[in-house]
Amino acid sequence: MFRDRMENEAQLRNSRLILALDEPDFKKAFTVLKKSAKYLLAVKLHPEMPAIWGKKPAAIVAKFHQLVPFVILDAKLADIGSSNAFKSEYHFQQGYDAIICHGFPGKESVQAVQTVAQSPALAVSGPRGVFLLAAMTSPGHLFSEVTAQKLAQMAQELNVDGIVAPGNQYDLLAKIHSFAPQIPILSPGIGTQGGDAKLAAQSGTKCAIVGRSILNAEKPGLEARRMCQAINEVLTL
Ligand code: O7M
Repeated sequence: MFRDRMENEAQLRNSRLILALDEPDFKKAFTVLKKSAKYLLAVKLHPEMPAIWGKKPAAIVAKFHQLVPFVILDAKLADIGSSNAFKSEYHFQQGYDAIICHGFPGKESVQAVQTVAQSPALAVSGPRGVFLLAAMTSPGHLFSEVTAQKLAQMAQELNVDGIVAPGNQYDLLAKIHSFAPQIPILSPGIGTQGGDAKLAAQSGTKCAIVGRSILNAEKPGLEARRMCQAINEVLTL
């Protein structure tokens, strides 16, 4: 499955860092990516980024694959199964390795994305992944502990490739981890949103999703290396 492929690559590259490339200026975005690539496991993109850059999604994914093993789409799909299915099919056809979706529309909606991810036509180029979002980093979010627990249990039951959970809320993160101990956690919220890579890793994070603190750093390569090492220190203890 995709998560085994990701774990293998993480060990080979000695990196569990995912760059959130939320930079509208393509020249700047690509420069940061080139400078930080050797410390990255993956790049995470919002679906709008290729259009903002005036590029075709498939061309962007192919270009980024020359620098990093995985390009993850942060689609946050949250629709009924049939709509999630055609949206994810379109996205996977652009070459994305994994898609992030919400679980609150229900199990069937997530399963619809998993079915597409595992379809034989897509699997020719390696297994594709599905990540489920269990709670958010944003202040005032409505993911109560009970809801996050239900979403983590759904993730465990569906055996998704990963859970997205907040790297700036350590108690919630640890709880989510305890309800789905087999599923790797990917955490945004580290850096600019206040989360600390080491504390998040100690609470269950397996991979950090970091945007602005690398994008806006004077030396993005150095900042990526620092983040990468901070997570590795905890996970290789
Ligand atoms: O490091 P930052 O704060 O600049 O960027 C964080 C990225 O993670 C950014 O792309 C957000 O859209 C995303 N994100 C969150 O910040 N909080 C969440 O709860 C969830 C995500 C996310 O990646 O969802 C899949």
